[in-house]
Amino acid sequence: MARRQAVFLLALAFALGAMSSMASAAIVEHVFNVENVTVSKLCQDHVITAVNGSLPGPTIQVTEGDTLLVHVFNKSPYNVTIHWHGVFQLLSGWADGPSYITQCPILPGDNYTYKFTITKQEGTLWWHAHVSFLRATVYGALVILPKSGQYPFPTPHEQFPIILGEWWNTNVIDLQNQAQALGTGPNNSDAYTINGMPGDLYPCSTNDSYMLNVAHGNTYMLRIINAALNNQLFFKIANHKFTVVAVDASYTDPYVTDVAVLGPGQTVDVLLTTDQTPGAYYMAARPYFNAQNAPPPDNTTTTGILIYDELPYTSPIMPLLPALNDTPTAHNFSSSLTSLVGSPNWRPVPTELDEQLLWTIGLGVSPCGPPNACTGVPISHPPASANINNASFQFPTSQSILQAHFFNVTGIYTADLPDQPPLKFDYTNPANSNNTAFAFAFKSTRVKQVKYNATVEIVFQDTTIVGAENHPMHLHGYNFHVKYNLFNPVIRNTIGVPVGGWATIRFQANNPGAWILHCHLDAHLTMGLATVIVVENGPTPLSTLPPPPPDLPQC
Ligand SMILES: [Cu+2]
Repeated sequence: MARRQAVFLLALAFALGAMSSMASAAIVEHVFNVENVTVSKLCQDHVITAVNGSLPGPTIQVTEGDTLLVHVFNKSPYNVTIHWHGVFQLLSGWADGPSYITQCPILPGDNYTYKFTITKQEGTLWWHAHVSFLRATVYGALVILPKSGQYPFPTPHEQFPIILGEWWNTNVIDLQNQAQALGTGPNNSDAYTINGMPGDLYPCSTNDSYMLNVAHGNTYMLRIINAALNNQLFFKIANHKFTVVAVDASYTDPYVTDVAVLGPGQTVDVLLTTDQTPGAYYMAARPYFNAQNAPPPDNTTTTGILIYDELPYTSPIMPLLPALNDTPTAHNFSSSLTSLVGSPNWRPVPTELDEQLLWTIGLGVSPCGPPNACTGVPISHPPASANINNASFQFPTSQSILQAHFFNVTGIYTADLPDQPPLKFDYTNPANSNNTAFAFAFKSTRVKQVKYNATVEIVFQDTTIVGAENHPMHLHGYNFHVKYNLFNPVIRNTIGVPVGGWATIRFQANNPGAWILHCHLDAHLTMGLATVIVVENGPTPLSTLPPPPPDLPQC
C-alpha cells in the first residue's frame, strides 16, 4: 500500500504555499489508510485508530476551486466515515460524510472515495471521523488557500496548523460503549494535545511536545483548530498578543487579543508577530467550563513551545491562563468577533425570513413520551439523553436520511420536528432542572424540511433541564450569520450557545441535501442533540442534487 500511496502523492498537482495565484483548478488526491496503530503516550503504549499511522492525520491543502479525491481504505476493526467539517459540499451532499445522514458507514475491509469540489470558501477547516467517538484520533487539518493568492491582510511569512485535541488512555469505542451502558457521560479525558502531543506538563511527555521554530521579526499565521471531543478550550502564548483574522474559514475584522477561545469544531486563524525577546515561550490550552449541575472536566493543560531562532533554552515562559470558569474572558472573545464586510465570499445577512424557528437544546429523559409522562421517572446526573425541542435524535440504521429523501423512501424519518418548543416554560430557571414535566424527550428521527433558497432563522435556547451546559451547535453544508447584528455579524459553521443562554443564526438554504445540525460535543451528539435540515431541490439543474455515486456505501 505504501507504493500505491506514493503514486497518489506523486499525482498531487497543486502549488504549495500562497504563491498559487496562477494555479488553475487542480485535482488533489490523497489516500487515507484508516488503521489501528500502537503509539506511546503518557508512559504507556496504546492502540489507536488513526489515518496513515499519524496523529493528527495528514493536512490536506487545496486552493479554492480544486477538486478533492480522498481514497479511504478502512483497515480498522470499526465502521468509518469521514466528514469534511465546514466544506459546503455544493451539490455534492453525498460526500459530506456523517454516518446514517448522507451515507452508511464504510465497513471494515471496505473502501470508498470521497470526491468533491471546494468552491466559494477559503481558510481553515478540518476533517474528522463522523461515527461513534472515533474522531478522538481520526482527524486532521483542511486548508483552503485563496484562488487569487491574496489574503485580505499582508501575506504571512509561514503558516502552521495548531490542532487542539483530547486524549484518553483507553480505547475510545470502549469509552463510548461504557458511557452508553451506564447511561452517563463519558469518563474525563487524560490529556489535551497540540498537534497530537500533550506537552511537558504531563508525565513522560518531555519529548512529546509540539515545537514551533520561528525567526525573530516575522509574522506567522497559526491555523488553530479545536478537535477536542467534549471541551471548549482557552489558547494563549506567553508574552504574545495575536490578531484574529478569520474563524471557521470566514474572514473577520482584525481583532487583537492575547487569548482565543474555541468550542469543539471551531477554527480560529491568527497572525502572530515574533516581536518579543528571542527565547522560548509556551503556547498552552486548557478548558473553559461553566456548566451547572455537571461534573467538572479534565482540567489539565497542554503545551507546545515557540522557539525563536533555534536558541537553546531551559525553561520556557508560561502564559497565565484564564480560570476554568472565566466566562467574562470567553464571552469577550466570542462577542468581539465581526465579519470582514466585502471580503472574499462574504455575504450580507438575510433580512426577509421564510422560516423562524425557536429550538430548545439541552438534556432530558428519553424513556418517556410527551407531557407529564415522565412523572416518577428519576432524572439522573448526568443523563443518557439530549434533545432539540424535546425530540432526542435517533440515527436510522437501514439507510441514510439523504437516500430516503432522494428516493422518496418512507419510514426512515419524519419531517415534523416542531418549529417551537412543545411546552413554554422558564427555560433558564435552575429551579426547573428537576421538573419531569419539561424533561420528556423520546427517541425519534424527526427532521426539519425547508424549500430551496428559504431564508432560515434558528434561535437556540439552552435549557437548565438536568443541568445547563454550553452546546457548540454545528450545521453541515452551510455557514451562518450569528445574530443580532444585521451589518457585520460573525459568519461561522459552529456557534457556542452559552450556558443557560441563547444564540441566533440565519442562513439561506441554497444547497439541496440533508444536513445534520448537531451539538459538537460528541457526548451530546450520541445522546441525541441533533436533527437534520432537509433542503429540497430548486427549479433548475444547478439547484438539483445529482444522484448518489454508484459506489456510495450502503447499509
Ligand atoms: Cu451539547
